[in-house]
Amino acid sequence: MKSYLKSPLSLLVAAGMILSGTVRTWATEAPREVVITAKRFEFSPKQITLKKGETVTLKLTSEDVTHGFFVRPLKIDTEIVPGKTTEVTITPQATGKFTTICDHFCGVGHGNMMMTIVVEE
Ligand SMILES: [Cu+2]
Repeated sequence: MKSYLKSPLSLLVAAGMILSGTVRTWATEAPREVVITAKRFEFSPKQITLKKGETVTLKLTSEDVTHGFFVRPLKIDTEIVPGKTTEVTITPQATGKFTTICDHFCGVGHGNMMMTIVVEE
């Protein structure tokens, strides 16, 4: 008991460590954001790299018409409507190279509109 009273400083240090640990946990809770822009007939960027197990929020916008954003292996199937930001939050569970296609007809080049999502270990 006496040794506790002798070192209030170590208690402060311990409290500080707990506190900073807590702050670090909060900081990692907000998912990383990846911004993707769609326009006839491409996505920008053409490729993004994610980490397996890391939660990210994709922020999708369109510069012209409504596009689709479909990646079956990542269970993403959404529309990108011009004038608003479509958010998709995912936590990839498998590594690989996944092709994303526009599955909403947007014009003559529609069939070639795609991008790649790489998921690394
Ligand atoms: Cu399209």
